[in-house]
Parts: sequence; structure tokens; C-alpha cells
Amino acid sequence: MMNSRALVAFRLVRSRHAFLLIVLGLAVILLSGSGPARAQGELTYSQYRDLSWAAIRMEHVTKFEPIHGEEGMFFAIADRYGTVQVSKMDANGVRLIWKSIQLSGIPDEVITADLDGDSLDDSILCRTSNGKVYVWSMDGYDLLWESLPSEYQMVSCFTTANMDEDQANEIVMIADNRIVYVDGGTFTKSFTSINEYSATQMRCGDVDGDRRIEIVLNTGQVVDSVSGDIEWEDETFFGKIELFDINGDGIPEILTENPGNGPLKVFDAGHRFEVRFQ
Ligand SMILES: [Ca+2]
Ligand SMILES: [Ca+2]
Ligand SMILES: [Ca+2]
Ligand SMILES: [Ca+2]
Repeated sequence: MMNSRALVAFRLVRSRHAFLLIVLGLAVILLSGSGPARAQGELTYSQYRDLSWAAIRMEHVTKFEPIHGEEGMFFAIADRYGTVQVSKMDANGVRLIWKSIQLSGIPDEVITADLDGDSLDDSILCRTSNGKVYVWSMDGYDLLWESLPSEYQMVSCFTTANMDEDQANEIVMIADNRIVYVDGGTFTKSFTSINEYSATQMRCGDVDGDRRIEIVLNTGQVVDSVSGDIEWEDETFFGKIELFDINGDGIPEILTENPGNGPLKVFDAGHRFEVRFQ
């Protein structure tokens, strides 16, 4: 009797021991697997490079980081059939996350932007051939704002920048040849220029270091953001422009080039001359 009970107890201990060993073994497998599994979620270098090139070079493609810190990257594509689609790319591939409603017109450009002014992108913006602008939240893809159907015939370019005192950035655009600001927090129109402009690309920045933001147009005008008047237009820019502080002095230079062929020109707007790198 005692012997059999001792045997049962021994078997019980042995089976518990085996059970603990199995649990321990599984834990080791899971833990050792969790390292590589996490790493596998991130994009490969070539995935990231290909996505970046497409997003930088194409006006119908833009990319953004997951806003809750997940692995991978998101990108939005504005297709010719009138929708904006968001997909997620990671090491496992690409999967569609969200598709917009049918938009009015054919998308001309999609961008991501920080509208609340905390320096982190929070919104996806699209302008279409019908003069419509749409804004969606990156967190849930709610439609935050759309311009009224007959408000503008044509929105030829847009960007975002803080054009006034409040923290929210403005949507800055050329709508029916006038520079228009729409507050990115309330989506109310806060400025319409009297002068008309015909640019197809615009960038905003304090390009002369006077602590007032300028609007730089690819037609060659540098426009004061408060009055909407031209500050400088001695030079004709090429088709594409970017603002970039190329010498690190805190004031962005105006970089301009033609799509396709031709040279780069760099302008110092403060001194109103072309910068020569020689
Ligand atoms: Ca933000
Ligand atoms: Ca503002
Ligand atoms: Ca300025
Ligand atoms: Ca500079």
C-alpha cells in the first residue's frame, strides 16, 4: 500500500517535472522566436528605399509612419479612378488598409501633413481636377474636411505651413489663381490674396530670415505671407522647387530644377542672388 502510494507520488512528481520541462521548453522556443519575428515585421532596406523614391518623386504617392508606433510603413496612393487608398508595407508584404469614398474629379496630388502643429503628421490631403480638396485623419481615416463642390474651379497646387499666430498649420493653396489659406484646425478660410498667381508648385518658409514666412512659387515669385504681395521676382525659377537649408545657416535656400533635363539653380532669397558652389 505504502509502496504503491509512493510510486504514484513519484510518477506524479515525474510527470509534473516533465510538464514543467515542456512549459520551459515552449517558453524558450517562443522567446527565442520573438526576436527574429519582431525584426521580420520591419521593412527591409530595399523596401524602404523603393517606397521612399516613389513617395518623393510621384505626386500621387505619399508615405507616412504608423502613428501608434507599429512596425512597417504606410503609404497612400491617389488613383486615376478617383479614390485615395492607404496600404501598409512591412516585411510580410503590402496590404490594403483603407479606401476613400469616390472623390469628385481625378486626384492631382496626395500629401501628408501636420495640421494641429505638433510637428507630427496627422492628416492626408488630396486635391483633384475638379478643384476639390479633401482632408482625412491618419488616425481612423475620418473625412475631416472637404472644400465645397463649387467653391473652386481649380486648385493648381497646395502645401501646409503655419501662416499666422495660432498653433494649427494652414492649408495653403492656389485656388482659382489666388493664394488661399484654410486653417488646419477649424477649416475656415483665413486669407485670400487680391493678386493672382499661376504657379503649379508652392513652398512656404522664411527664406530671407526676417522671421516672416514667404510663399515661394515655381513661377519665380517670392510672396509675403501677410499681404499676399510679391517681395521678389527678379529671377524665373524652373518647374520644380524645394526649400532646403543647404549651408546650414538656418535660412532655407530655394532649390529649383526642371523635370527631366537641365541644371540646378540655388537662390539665396535674402540677398536675392543665385548661389554659386565653386
Ligand atoms: Ca500633428
Ligand atoms: Ca496657424
Ligand atoms: Ca521672411
Ligand atoms: Ca541657408
